[in-house]
Amino acid sequence: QISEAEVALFSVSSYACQRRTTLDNHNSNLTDALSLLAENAELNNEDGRGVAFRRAAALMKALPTQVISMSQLRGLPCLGEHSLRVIKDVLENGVSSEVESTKQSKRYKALKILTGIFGVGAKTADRWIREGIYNLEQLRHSGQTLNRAQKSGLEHYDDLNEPVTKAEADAIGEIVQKAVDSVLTGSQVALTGGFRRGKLTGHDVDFLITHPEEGKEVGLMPKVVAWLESRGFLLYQKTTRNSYLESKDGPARPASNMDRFERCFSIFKLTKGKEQETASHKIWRAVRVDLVVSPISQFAFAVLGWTGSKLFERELRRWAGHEKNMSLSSHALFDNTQNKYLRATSEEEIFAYLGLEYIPPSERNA
Ligand code: DCP
Ligand code: MG
Repeated sequence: QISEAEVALFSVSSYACQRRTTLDNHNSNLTDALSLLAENAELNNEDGRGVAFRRAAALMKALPTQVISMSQLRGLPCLGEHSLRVIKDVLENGVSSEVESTKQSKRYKALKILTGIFGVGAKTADRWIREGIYNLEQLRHSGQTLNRAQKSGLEHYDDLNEPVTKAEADAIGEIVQKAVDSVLTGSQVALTGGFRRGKLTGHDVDFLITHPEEGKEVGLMPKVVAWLESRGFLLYQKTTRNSYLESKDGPARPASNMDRFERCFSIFKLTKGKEQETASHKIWRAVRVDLVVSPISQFAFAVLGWTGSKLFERELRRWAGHEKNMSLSSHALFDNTQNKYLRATSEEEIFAYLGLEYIPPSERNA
């Protein structure tokens, strides 16, 4: 037993955007358990519960040492009754019984497999399960109509469920840079998402494209996509137009947290290096790539919004709204008190407007 005097109590902010969360996690036994329950809640469309588990997991990720006793958690924010019960179970028994039974459940397994298909979300998976479809084999023989994304997702299922490495992300980055240079000189490409936070693998590769002259970026995406397509780099792509209008979408928050940039959801055909060639002798693999085009005037907000983590972004917006009476999106920052937009050309300026200490990407891994 550890006496109370021996355990150090932690003190951390309740907002993830006020914490420095690096990739080195001293409590992965606890965060894995909480993250799995968060994922399960999200897969069941229980968003409130999902966020509660995500926030609890993120708090544990930010602790400077390994937690060994419940008494260390006294006074910490973000830990609800349910999360505390899970943590207690893991600390006392090595595993959480709830996590174990979730992992074993037929429904969780089916939701994981089916949403592992690109283009399939929780709602579609739930409908299929209710029709008795639990795996890919049953789906293939079900006669269900799949859309173009889902067909592609099913075709490249194994590749797309294989983590993307940083080396692969960089190789794709070179291709994208070449495409962008060829269609509009002076354009810039930035790697965002998890790789910008220093992650070594990801489920996809996220890029943000802009041009230093405002307006030059208009119409860029179709040209980039055409360049990539003509050279055989794309297995699938769907481009959506930019639908952001400051006058219309500005201060009034969009219904979802989805931004309105011109965006291309794609599946790249990436030729493997000699070392990565497998026994199957397949010389390429499929990789999910997101391309987003931003006007330079919104670029700092877009970079901030696309660097993540998802929880860090959610917390930034919560902080902005609740503590500063401001509305933050990947397009802009609006001050509701002064009734005006706050312009920025760097992430540092945006943190400053929000009254937050600057947190670099590598410490946004909440
Ligand atoms: N994002 C966003 N709006 C969307 C999609 C994503 O603002 N419609 C943001 C939040 C994410 C980041 O962009 O942090 C990248 O999204 P990903 O889902 O690719 O997340 P990560 O890159 O962080 O994780 P992974 O390594 O799994 O790709
Ligand atoms: Mg990503």
